[in-house]
Amino acid sequence: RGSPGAPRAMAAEAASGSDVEAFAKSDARRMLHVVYRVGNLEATKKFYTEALGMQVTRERDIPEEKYTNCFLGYGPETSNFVVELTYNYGKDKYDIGSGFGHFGIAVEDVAKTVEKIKVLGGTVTREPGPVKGGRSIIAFVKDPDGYMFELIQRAGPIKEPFAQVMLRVGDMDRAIEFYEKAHGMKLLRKSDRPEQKYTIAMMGYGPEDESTVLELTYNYGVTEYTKGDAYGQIAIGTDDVYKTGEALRAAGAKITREAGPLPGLNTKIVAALDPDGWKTVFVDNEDFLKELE
Ligand code: GSH
Repeated sequence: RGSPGAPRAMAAEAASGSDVEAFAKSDARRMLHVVYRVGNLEATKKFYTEALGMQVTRERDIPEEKYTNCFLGYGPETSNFVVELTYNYGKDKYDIGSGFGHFGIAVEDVAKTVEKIKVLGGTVTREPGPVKGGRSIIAFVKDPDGYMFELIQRAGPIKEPFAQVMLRVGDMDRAIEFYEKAHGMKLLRKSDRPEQKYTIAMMGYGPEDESTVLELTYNYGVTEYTKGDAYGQIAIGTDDVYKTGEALRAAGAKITREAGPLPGLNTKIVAALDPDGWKTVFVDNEDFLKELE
């Protein structure tokens, strides 16, 4: 740090770095949806609507590209988080990998929900009861492709039942710093469970009981996971994909798609990978609302 003339340049760089970081924190961001692939759209829709109580918000078939998208969640996409299912014509099987964790769904009565899911023929992989090492009542069920859903008991009324997207990371401090800087998220809660040998961190844009959060899990000593080809990415709304792109770059994200409009759709996006290789797509808020019209 010391050749004459350098300080000014470095100060300017630092200022722009902290500027975009400040933008990331003040930007109107919201978790929009999570994108992943399923092998049988009808079976998944049936499970999500009947067993998990979701509603279809949108569906689009793109025959030229040989795929169908179906969006499901617990409220309108203008306010609620949804899943964006992708069905690729003729492909009925995917590898979920070991890195994806689960989708967390808040319900008022886990035992009752599990009973209903059993009656419907759903697969329950973990019976209702207190989480190991904690107090909240949880259960795990599996969807037709093997994606795990954690049912989490919460007192009603539940504003956003779609509570979490859980992803495993290889270095917790690195991941938290990244999601704070690059995504402008807040660390809402961090708990260490030494008995169970894991740490979790809840990261997001609003309180856990009101909005969908990203749950990061670090298992002691595990630094690598497989990603498979099933899980895709989360999408987050932004007022400025270009500034978001700068903030991502400043935070060391690997940009996989430069900021700009998508050909054909005109929706502006920017996409990047986190240090573990998990992808996020930031979508222009106004363009997103136009897509919903
Ligand atoms: N090794 C676990 C993983 O990678 O999924 C660590 C995360 C974990 O255990 N999470 C809790 C859980 O699944 C929920 S916060 N508990 C299982 C249980 O209580 O049966």
